[in-house]
Amino acid sequence: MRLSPRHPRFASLKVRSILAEAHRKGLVVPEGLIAQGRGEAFDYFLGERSTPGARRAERTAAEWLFAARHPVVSVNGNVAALAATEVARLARAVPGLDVEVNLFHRTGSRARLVAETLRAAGVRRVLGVRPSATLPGLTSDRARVDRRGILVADVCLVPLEDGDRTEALRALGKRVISVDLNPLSRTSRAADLPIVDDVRRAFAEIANQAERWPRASRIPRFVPFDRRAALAEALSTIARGLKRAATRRPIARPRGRASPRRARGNAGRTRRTP
Ligand code: PTJ
Repeated sequence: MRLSPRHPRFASLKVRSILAEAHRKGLVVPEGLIAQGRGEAFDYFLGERSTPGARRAERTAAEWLFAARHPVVSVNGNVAALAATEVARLARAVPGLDVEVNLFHRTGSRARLVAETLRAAGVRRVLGVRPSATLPGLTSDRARVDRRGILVADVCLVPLEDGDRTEALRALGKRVISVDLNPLSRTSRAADLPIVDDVRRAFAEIANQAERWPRASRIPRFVPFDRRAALAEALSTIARGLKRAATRRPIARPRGRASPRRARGNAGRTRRTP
């Protein structure tokens, strides 16, 4: 299908077509398409742009990655399909940042496909294709990690994560930075640094921030982050947007169509909007 850039929902349609294509290739699972739908709904409420709160969180995330002893970014099918280029930028900008494949719906071939996608985007070393350790306290395949990566990381950046693993990572004493458009999700509520933003925008901004520091530099300590305030701010943005929308007029009927057309041969019934 050809998408016209003049379509009012072009950006969203483009993302959908990238994910649909990635699904046909086996990179993204059907559940990933559903997850995107949920994310899109929250993005719609948030105004489809990074809020000032999200930008602050992204700046702090970059600082935490520079303060970490061993930072790791966890990549699933959706993240590889949508943000492989941004992950590669981040891996180039942050010293010692490891990139690890971690899948909820794990198969060997999907793990390899995620790794291939990351390498094609410029990531040099991809961990997690053959997991070598298991995180305690988890029943899903997300527990299967690389002993050189997530297992020994002190900071984990986990986009589109599930709440269970966020909690399990924190229970192991790791700092968790999440990226999730849903400020109500268990992941957002459990993370030390919840970023409520779209994964592509979030990674691009973290990479922008990280690229401002010389590669060899380290930040001596973790700057504090008020996660409760960050989530409250995201929810207030949504609430304000909905309030404004409630007072907005509905879209006017195009001129010259004072009343709904009658469908031929269907006297008395109005035509349904497709
Ligand atoms: O590739 P796999 O096998 O690891 O599976 C990946 C999915 C995404 C299917 C898996 O992790 C999953 O089921 O995730 P959940 O539990 O549906 O959670 C995904 C969260 O990410 C939801 O809270 C969504 O609101 C959010 N989300 C979806 N799309 C985006 C997003 N957040 C940021 N940017 C997005 N584009």
